[in-house]
Amino acid sequence: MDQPIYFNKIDKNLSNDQSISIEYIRSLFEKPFNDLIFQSHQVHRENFNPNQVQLSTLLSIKTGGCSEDCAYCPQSARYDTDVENEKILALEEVIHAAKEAKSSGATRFCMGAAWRSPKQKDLDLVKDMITEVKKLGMESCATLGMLDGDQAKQLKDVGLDYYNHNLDTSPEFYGDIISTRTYEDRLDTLKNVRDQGINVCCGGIVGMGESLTERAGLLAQLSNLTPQPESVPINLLTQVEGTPLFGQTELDHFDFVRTIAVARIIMPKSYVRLSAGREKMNESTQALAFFAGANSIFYGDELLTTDNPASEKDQELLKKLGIKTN
Ligand code: SAM
Ligand code: DTB
Ligand code: SF4
Repeated sequence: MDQPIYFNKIDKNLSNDQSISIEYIRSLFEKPFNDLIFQSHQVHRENFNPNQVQLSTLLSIKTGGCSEDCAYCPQSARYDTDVENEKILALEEVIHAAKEAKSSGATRFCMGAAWRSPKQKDLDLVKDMITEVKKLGMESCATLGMLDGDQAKQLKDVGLDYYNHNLDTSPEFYGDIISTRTYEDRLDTLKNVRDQGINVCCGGIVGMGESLTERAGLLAQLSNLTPQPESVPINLLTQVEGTPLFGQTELDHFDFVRTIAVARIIMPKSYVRLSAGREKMNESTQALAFFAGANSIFYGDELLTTDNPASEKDQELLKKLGIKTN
């Protein structure tokens, strides 16, 4: 089922008054692989330099001991994993990490905290961190859990550029993964962030045992956010021992690349980030993901608590592919 008229609407950035259907998204997933990535690459070229990838470095500023029960997450206090409950990092440690990220080539510094939502005293500390990151001339990003309108405003006031808050999966599958906060809670946070004029970074995780319709359902939700998120992280589940999703059947990497391709087609102007899971992917899979439309990665030896490819290895890969960074 092809709906080219639809693309014209999105491509021209006209108002998105018609929603992109799950059936349409499923029909993209069901295309032969070559047809799908050819289409997504064309959309990519029309909207971005296909030889450029944006680099963001992550730092876990508050690790572990989280009250929530996200079934994929090693930082939940409910699961017996190797992750310890640590204190929030000192400002100096954050500045040091941000300087290192900048000198290795990242343009955005993203600070993550294992919170349901930030308390005011913690938010005050994060605001100082954002101020310092901005002073280094880097873009700032934070992912701190749920935010109300006032918290979003405080972050905007110190110059936060991006807020990451993922929908994670489709509304139908969501209850199998998280019980301690609702899908609506997530949509409310995204609205509070958007209302303050902070760029929205919102994506999800694949490979959690979701059906194809549920995978399509996540992408439908993301693409129907108005306006669409500026940045869309697509994470491949990183299975961590002790979490309920450990031992899950692994997603075939071609299906991961298909997810990137579909995201690119239905969100033509968003940065699509090839996020968690790169450590398990070979160079060819990553190259296919870039061809399919991924144009951003997490760059640095660690994500939050799990490994990411070493920066030198990424530099080698990007060089081999003739990809420039920003
Ligand atoms: N605690 C905050 C929250 O949940 O909003 C912010 C940090 S949380 C770790 C940010 C995101 O990381 C999650 O929404 C999820 O999409 C992703 N994530 C966490 N653990 C993951 C895993 N094992 N594999 C892939 N993605 C994961
Ligand atoms: C996102 O979508 N992926 C990043 C970032 N936003 C914060 C986090 C991935 C976490 C992977 C598991 C870990 O390292 O703890
Ligand atoms: Fe906590 Fe975020 Fe992990 Fe959920 S994803 S358990 S909220 S740190």
